[in-house]
Order: sequence, then structure tokens, then C-alpha cells
Amino acid sequence: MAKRVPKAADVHDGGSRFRTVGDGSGIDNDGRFYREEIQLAFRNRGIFLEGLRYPITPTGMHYLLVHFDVPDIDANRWRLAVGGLVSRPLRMTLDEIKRRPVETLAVTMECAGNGRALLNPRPVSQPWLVEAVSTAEWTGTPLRGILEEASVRDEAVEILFTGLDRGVQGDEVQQYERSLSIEEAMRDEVLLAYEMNGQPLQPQHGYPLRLIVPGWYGMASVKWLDTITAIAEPFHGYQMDRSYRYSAEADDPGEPVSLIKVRALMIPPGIPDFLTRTRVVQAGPVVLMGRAWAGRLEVSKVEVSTDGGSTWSEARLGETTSPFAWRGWSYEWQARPGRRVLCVRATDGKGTTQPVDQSWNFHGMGNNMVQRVDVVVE
Ligand SMILES: Nc1nc2c(c(=O)[nH]1)N[C@H]1C(S)=C(S)[C@@H](COP(=O)(O)O)O[C@H]1N2
Ligand SMILES: [Mo]
Repeated sequence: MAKRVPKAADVHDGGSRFRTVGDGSGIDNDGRFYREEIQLAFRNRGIFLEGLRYPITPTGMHYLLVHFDVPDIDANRWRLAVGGLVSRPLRMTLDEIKRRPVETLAVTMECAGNGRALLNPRPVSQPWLVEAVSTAEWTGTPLRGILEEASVRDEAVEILFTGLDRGVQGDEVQQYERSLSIEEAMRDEVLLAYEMNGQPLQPQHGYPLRLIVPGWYGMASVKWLDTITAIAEPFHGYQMDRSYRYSAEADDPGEPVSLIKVRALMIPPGIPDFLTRTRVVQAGPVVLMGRAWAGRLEVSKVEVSTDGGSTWSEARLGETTSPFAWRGWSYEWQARPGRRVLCVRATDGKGTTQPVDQSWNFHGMGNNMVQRVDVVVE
């Protein structure tokens, strides 16, 4: 997609009466972030890149994305309603859900906006660099069993998942809600999860119950579930039609964002400079390590470049813990003194490799260009 400079009116997910970003002349791209982006970044934090050392991200290091507020929910009074085009509507307490068949699955979740702040020009929204990804072990009950028990009628084409959090986006008052096709909703791995890493969900991660859609970008995994509704027409809510699209400009509908694309990240080696986070590494052998993932696909190859992407060498692949979780990789580097730019790129089971340059899109979605790590070898 061609680069274009967004007008000030383009920012904030399609424009809003709360627009306050910039001076009205357009988005400057000298690298400075707006107050609104910093405000979002404090609420929605990313993983520490050194946290990639853990195959399962400790809960407190898992990235977070909350569009509105964390809702106030009394789990004793909370019920999950399953309705719409079903023959047997259900209303379940958390205990009733916990008595259903139990599954635990390690899932790598990544925000669709990961990498957004590296684009030029930069779409103004949650300003992720590369850190909006983590892996957790989710425990819950398969959604399919519940849909079968409710008996979804033939006229239904989608299942709609509505969260209890409310807010305004693009001037629309809304509860956060997204749909899946019946086929996607019925997949074995889709869970209604009430535990993360062996503990009840923390409030910010969706307590008491959230959807987990392995392989999809994070927006599909609706938190704080309120209702599940079988519907006769595709859902056209804000989070389907106006956000999470690969759009060329504000009014381009584009294609919907769905599955996670292939990506690898590296644990920055050595020690960081406090302000710039440039790495300082001792000359000699250095083992570079990290994780790679490709949504629903396998990772077939990981390559490392220690010269800013001119030449690439294959890394060693580690074990996978689940078909939906990242896998480790490592590479032995002979570090010689000087300034270096380290890069890593992965290839998925269909042969698609991460791009070195990112193609731009209006909302900054689905970016997976190769990570660059500045290193000074001493
Ligand atoms: N109800 C609700 N569900 C939501 C969101 C939200 O704001 N509200 N954010 C989504 C997005 S964009 C992402 S990336 C994931 C993040 O999940 P986490 O905060 O548990 O990491 O939750 C998704 N589910
Ligand atoms: Mo996200």
C-alpha cells in the first residue's frame, strides 16, 4: 500500500468529537509521541522483551489491551447468557461453567496493532513497538460444547460475543463486542476461559470469563463475557466494520483482520543503556535467543542477521508447547567490536517470511516486519 500522510481528522480510529490530537495541521512524524498515545501506553502495557525467556509469560508480564475501563463485576451475581437463534437458551453461573469439561491450552496472543508505532507515518492509537505479544496457559471449557447444548439453529450464520465493558469509540457508544463465523466458533481449540496460568483470571484479563480464540489476533478473544448470541446476519459493529480492518484510508472498508501472521522476536542481548535501550555486549560468543510464532501455522524456519539484514543465517528451533504457542529459537553469534544491528525473521509452514519493510495500512494492523536491535559490541 502506498504511504500517505494522514490528516488530523483521520486519527483516533476514524474520528471522534473527542479529537484533541496534534495542532490540526496533520501528524508529524519526527518521532515524538502525543500525550494521548502515552496515556494509552500506560494503561495498555507490553511484555518486557526479556520476558520472552519464559515459555509461559508470568501473568504480571503478559501484555494488556483494554479499550475502555476494566468493568466492575460481582461474580456471585454474574451469569453467562447464551441466546439468540438457539433452541435452548442457557443462563449459567461461573460454578456451572467450571463443572463442564475442562481444557488447558498454551496460547500465544498478539495484539493486531503490534508494531504500529514503527510505521511512517504513524497511525495515532495505542503506540506499540513490538511488545504486544505474550503466551499464557488458559483453562476453561470448550465453547463448542456450550453451543451444542444450546443447539444453534440452522438460520444462524455467526456467534456474537459481548463484553461488559462500555465506552465510546468513533463517536459510537458501545459494549466491546465481536463475532465469529459458526465454523470458527465451533473449532476445538476455542475456549471459554476462567483461569490464566492456573489462577482465576485477573480483572484486567477478563474476570470472570473470557473467550480465547487461538491463532487469531487478540481482538477476537473478548473479555468480561456477558452474552453469547447466535445471529442470522453477519455482525456489523464498530469493532468489526470500523476497526480491525486492513484499510488504505479512513473510508476504505478493506479486509477484516483475522489470523496472526508469522513473527519472531529476540531477547535483547547484553545490558541496556537506560534512555535509548541500545544494548552493550561484550565481544566473543553470544547466544541470541527468542521466540517465534505464526498463529495457527507452524514456524518452519527462523533466521538471524547480525549486519542489519544484509545476510541471514539459520537459527536452531526449540520445542513447541502447543500448536498455538510460540517456539523458542537460538543462534550462536561471534560478536566482534563495533556497532551492529541484529535482526530476526521467521517463516511459517506455508513458506511466508516476515517482510523487512512494512507495508503501511491506515489503522496500523497486522504488522510483522523484522525486529531491529541496536547493539554496541565492546
Ligand atoms: N471486552 C473486551 N475484550 C477485549 C478487549 C477489550 O477492550 N474489551 N481488547 C481486545 C484486544 S484488542 C486484545 S489484544 C486482547 C488483549 O487481551 P489481554 O489484555 O488479556 O492481553 O483482548 C481483547 N478482548
Ligand atoms: Mo489488540
